[in-house]
Amino acid sequence: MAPVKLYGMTMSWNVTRCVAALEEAGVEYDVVPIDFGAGEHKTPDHLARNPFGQMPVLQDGDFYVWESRAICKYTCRKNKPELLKEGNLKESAMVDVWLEVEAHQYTATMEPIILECLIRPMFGRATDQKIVDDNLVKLKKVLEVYEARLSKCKYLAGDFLSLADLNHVSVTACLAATPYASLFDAYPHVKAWWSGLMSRPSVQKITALKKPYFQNSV
Ligand code: GS8
Repeated sequence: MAPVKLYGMTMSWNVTRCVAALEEAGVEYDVVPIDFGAGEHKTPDHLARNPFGQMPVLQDGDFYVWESRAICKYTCRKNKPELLKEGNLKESAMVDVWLEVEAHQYTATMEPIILECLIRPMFGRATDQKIVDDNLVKLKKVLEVYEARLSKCKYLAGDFLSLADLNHVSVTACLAATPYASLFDAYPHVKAWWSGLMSRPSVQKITALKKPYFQNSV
């Protein structure tokens, strides 16, 4: 077994967010499945890894870190700090800006759409179309900002790939399995950015991990 372990189920976009960073940073790791349905995330063993009983958790030797975005930063700091542009005050600030935007604007509006369209139906529950529609309106406004940004630079933080881009991959791969996969068509620069990311082996790995759960995944 590799010294680095990622605990979680790869259906979760929070778990596969970490896969992008681990793959891009060239880390040897194993995914240790946690059975959500059986409540394995609330067992004493998992609560010892993360006292909130959530996944993902990363184990590196005897060190544990949880919260997917903290895991991604730790992974880059340790193995590929150029993905954070640490050492360059302004570039690293731009990476931070777009890491925050991913969490609080992009994923915050995409997540309810994915939950309603993909996750609830898996558990026999109906999609609440009002939640979907409200968040689509919000998401389109967010994507307008992305379109403007990506018409000025190749990647979100500048003309360099960073963790800010990579942290978007997991949730975007899930959106691609919803009926709103063609949403990016109206935003040519966003579409080109996403197509460029999709050619990366790290992104293909995430797509492959999602396939068993989301049949229409990219
Ligand atoms: C969210 C983790 C989370 O909600 C992160 O890691 O980014 N902010 C955290 N994990 C879910 C799995 S589905 O993605 C989870 O563990 N839920 C169980 C629970 O909250 O009890």
